Amino acid sequence: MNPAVFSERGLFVCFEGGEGAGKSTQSRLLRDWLVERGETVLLTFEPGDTAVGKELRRIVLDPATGELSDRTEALLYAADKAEHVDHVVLPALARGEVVITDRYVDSTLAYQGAGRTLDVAEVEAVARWATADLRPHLTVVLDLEPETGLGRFEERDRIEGQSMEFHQRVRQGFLDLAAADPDHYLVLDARAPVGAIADAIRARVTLLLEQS
Ligand code: Z5A
Repeated sequence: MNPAVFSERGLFVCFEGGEGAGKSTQSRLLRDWLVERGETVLLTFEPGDTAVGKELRRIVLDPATGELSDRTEALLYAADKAEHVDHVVLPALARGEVVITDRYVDSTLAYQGAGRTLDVAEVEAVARWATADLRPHLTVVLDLEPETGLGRFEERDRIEGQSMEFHQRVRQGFLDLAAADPDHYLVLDARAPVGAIADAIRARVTLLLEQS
């Protein structure tokens, strides 16, 4: 496989973590803060932020889909990533924008790899190929015990409806990824107040902006 690609233009920040950890809340707050500072920001998400991705999202998350082969699920998420990177993320980075995405490759390593117990190296090979090996400059992991995160919602989609053991493996999967590459990760306790989490993220992103 080719070496990891860190875009030389723009800034690429990802939010990861389990359900209800506050990714959408924090990605919006970061977007608003960066816009106030005069940055051009694209806030996006996986799965589903392209026309084809919308269809793929429906298939993977609708409980009506029922059982899917684990490899089918991994390939559907990979297809969503390929569309997302080629048509949304890379063009915005090429324009020099800040791209913030709510979930990216680590989600498939955690959910389809650690969660479904597919071979993580095999899932990673597919996901890296799908994303042209584009890596984020920073991944923010919002860490929360699954009982609390799932308790923040009433309805369950196909993935949320998995067992508590599955969600525990997913949580550990994110923590293992962060521990293996601390320079590119920020792990935060998602039980903290929203404002305190936002401040910690801003401090780290400020450093990145100063370096870029
Ligand atoms: N998935 C996968 O398997 N493989 C992949 O490659 C990818 C994804 C990309 C996408 O779901 C699903 O697809 C996901 C992984 C899987 N699993 N599931 N299900 P989604 O996009 O529909 O949802 P999500 O990404 O899991 O996000 P979420 O569940 O909507 O939660 P969130 O964005 O992390 O949290 P939030 O909406 O910002 O906050 C949730 C609630 O908590 C809300 O009421 C907030 O006001 C509250 N909140 C937020 N922060 C706090 C704090 N700090 N304290 C207290 N309350 C808070």
